Amino acid sequence: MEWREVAIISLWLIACAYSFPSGSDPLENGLETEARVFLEEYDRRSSEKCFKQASANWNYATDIREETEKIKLQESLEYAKFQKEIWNNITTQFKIRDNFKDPALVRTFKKIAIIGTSASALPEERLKEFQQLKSTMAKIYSTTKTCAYEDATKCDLSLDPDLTEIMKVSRDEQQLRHVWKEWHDKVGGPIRQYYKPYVGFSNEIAKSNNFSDAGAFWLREYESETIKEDIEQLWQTLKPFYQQMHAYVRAKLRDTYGGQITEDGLIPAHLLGNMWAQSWENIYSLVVPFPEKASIDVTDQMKQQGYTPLKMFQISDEFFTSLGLIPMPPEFWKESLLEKPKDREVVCHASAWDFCNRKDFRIKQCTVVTTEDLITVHHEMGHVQYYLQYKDQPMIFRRGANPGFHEAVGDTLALSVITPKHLKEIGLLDSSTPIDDYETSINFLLSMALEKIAFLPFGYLIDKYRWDIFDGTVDSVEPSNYNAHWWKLRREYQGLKPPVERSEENFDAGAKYHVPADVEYLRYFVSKVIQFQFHRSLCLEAGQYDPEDPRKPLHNCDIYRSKAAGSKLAAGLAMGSSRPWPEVMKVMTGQDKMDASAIREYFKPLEDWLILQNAKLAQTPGWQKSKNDLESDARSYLEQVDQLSSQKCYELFVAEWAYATDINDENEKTKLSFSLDIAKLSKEIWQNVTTTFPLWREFKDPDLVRKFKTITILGSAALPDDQYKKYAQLETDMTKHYSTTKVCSFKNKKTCNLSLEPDLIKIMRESRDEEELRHVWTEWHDKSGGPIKQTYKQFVEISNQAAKLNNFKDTGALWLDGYESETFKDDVEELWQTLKPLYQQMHAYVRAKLRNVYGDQFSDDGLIPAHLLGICQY
Ligand code: BJ2
Ligand code: ZN
Repeated sequence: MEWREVAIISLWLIACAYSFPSGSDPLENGLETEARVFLEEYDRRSSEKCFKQASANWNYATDIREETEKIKLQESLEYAKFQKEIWNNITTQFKIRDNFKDPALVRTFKKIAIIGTSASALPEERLKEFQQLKSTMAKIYSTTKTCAYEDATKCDLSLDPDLTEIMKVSRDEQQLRHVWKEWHDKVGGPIRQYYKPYVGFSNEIAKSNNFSDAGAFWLREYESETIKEDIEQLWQTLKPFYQQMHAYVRAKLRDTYGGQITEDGLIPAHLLGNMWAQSWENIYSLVVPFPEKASIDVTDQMKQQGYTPLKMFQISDEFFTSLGLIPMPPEFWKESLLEKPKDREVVCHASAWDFCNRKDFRIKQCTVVTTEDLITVHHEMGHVQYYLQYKDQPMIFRRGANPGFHEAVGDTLALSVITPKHLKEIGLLDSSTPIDDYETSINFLLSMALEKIAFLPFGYLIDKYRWDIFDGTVDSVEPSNYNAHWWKLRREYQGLKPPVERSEENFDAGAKYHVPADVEYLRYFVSKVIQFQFHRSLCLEAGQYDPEDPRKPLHNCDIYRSKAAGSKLAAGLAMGSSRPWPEVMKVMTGQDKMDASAIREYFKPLEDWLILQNAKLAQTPGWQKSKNDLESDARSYLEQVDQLSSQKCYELFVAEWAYATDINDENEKTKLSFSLDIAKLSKEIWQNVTTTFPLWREFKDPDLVRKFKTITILGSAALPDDQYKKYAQLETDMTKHYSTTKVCSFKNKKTCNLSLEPDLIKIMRESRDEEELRHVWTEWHDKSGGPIKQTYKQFVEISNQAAKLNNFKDTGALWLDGYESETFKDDVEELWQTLKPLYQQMHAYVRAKLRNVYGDQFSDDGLIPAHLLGICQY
């Protein structure tokens, strides 16, 4: 072809591609017109640069050598330089880009500006360092070899296919443990040293884009303020189902691995058929509900029928085109790498590639003939289908509506492909196999749940872990606990524990591809949820599912050959990221939110079956928390309690103050109601503590134990509500009586309004008239003490009852507990014995002196009459 022709065709392609026709709106401001011209140029140049970079990456990933690595790094720097240049242009030329009238323009510039800033955040030297660091981590992951279990000198085993195969088929616990340890030690360990600097660089880039850290930077792609909360909520909805699965699988694994499944309820991470225990379909044969019924593991059939990797891709392509979707172009078939080459190192982890030139799309996969890989083939083909659908969007919108959308395309189709109905149709399941009965459905749904439901907590925790690292949560403790934090989340979310002891020498997260490869992972969680929303919508479209018809359940739907379903899907995919994802989802499903109802509906029969089955097997879903986790939960619980009870305590004191400074019925009522409130709250706290933290006495942190001890001694609040009310009333009655008792005067018997304070105290202090003193003393004691004797008796009874509820023998013992000493009573006695002689000397001296004043009041017994000592109370 002549160069002129090429140029014309390219121009024509570009003209078709843009959704930004220039200068058509006469009202458009000059800057917008300029912006459109700029974008056309940007699109052309960025496609070119991107193509060059993708090619260099491809050449490296399909042939790992120093030479290819060098070129790859060079190209990525070139690309960064270009982005920097664009970014500089934008910031000088289009400062006021937010004022553009056309929202598509604003959206485009917003996206370009972010990409540009990442590149310009770091000076070239540091950018080089960052790229090299990432390359080193990825290389360790892709080229590490491990030693065999049966022969320690045979050290050439790769993850793909060797270790993956052993994890899948071996049922020898020792061998699995060995393989698991080899991989995690030999990959995670060496990567650890690079991870901290990687985090530093990533955060620096994020910050220069005005994001708080790299985690927030990743989340920007979801274009939602509430994405974290939404994800958490989805997980909370699905967690009970996961826990039912976990309990069932655990019980079944006990049959095979016995003692490996211990009382704590956790499953050791090496027994689930997959290196990362991320999906569990490979242990299907160990957990199959109805072994005599059909299963969808068609690996053997595929092998028998002489399937090759190429055939698997052709099968997938045929499914896509049956829906009227775009066939893989010739370049795809020519250039893709579908099998592991024998003569060189490659990055075996499967991936799909868009070379940015609208015609070159490839897959690289070390495909093995298994059902699992057949699903992965569809997964990767889904990516390429998306690339093909949006290829005519401007470069900047050639992305998924959000990252989860990209992951969901192939999986959505695979939901149809894997149905027993479809497998029959393509001859992978014998046509005479009955598939419509309940047991076969449960078998099928369980195998699907082993893939999809088991994955959910894993899909969530990988980024939860990295968010915690990026935002400094993990680094805030020294020495750094990267690995401990990983296992904390693995335990909390997946209910797993490591098969061998781990330490901070290890970096087990680093043994999962996406961590060293710097790929965000939340996308896969999102995908697992939304693919069922897509499936439901496409199945309705295809007439293969009817919510009202039990003969057409969602899990049996196969959209094969439905052009209607295909065009509904294509309409959404073709939009790329040109619109916010809720709009795209609306096109594809009629919904504009992520929602777990479709995945729940799909699995409903299995969820019901599992609940029943676990009940029959006496399996309680869930697992023990670790002491550390419990302690940190306890700490945050105490913080909450502290806040709440300070508030309540304040309110009570205000009411008590009001009453003490103005004794009236109203104030009394308010005070009593607050004290009842606080008693209820204390009881509630106590109940929470005993159910949630029954082992608080064993906590390592002594401060925590002390706090729990304090809040679990309830005192009178331990009484049942009505008893407590009575107790509080008795106490109020007594103190009120004490504070309001009046007595009659000695000198003027008719005046009966003398209060303890100040009248009686004054007389007791100042009077030397024995009769007056005797009168006042008697009056006070008779009138204040006498009438409350009965009340006090009741009070003693009820307060002893409270003490007993707190496990003390009586109120005295409860009071003494406050001194936190076993020997307190004896110690006080001893103090008293030491001081007693001094007291007695004082007593004798005072007695002698008083005898001079009140002579006739003293008899030979040596006692001093109590009313002569200047005070009233004693
Ligand atoms: C096997 C699959 C990824 C994928 C690869 C590697 C990382 C990104 C791509 C992107 C696609 C795109 C994978 C499958 C489900 C769970 C997860 C896992 N490989 N990637 N270029 N999976 O998503 O296909 O191909 O355009 O975004 O990692 O943990 O195995
Ligand atoms: Zn993917």
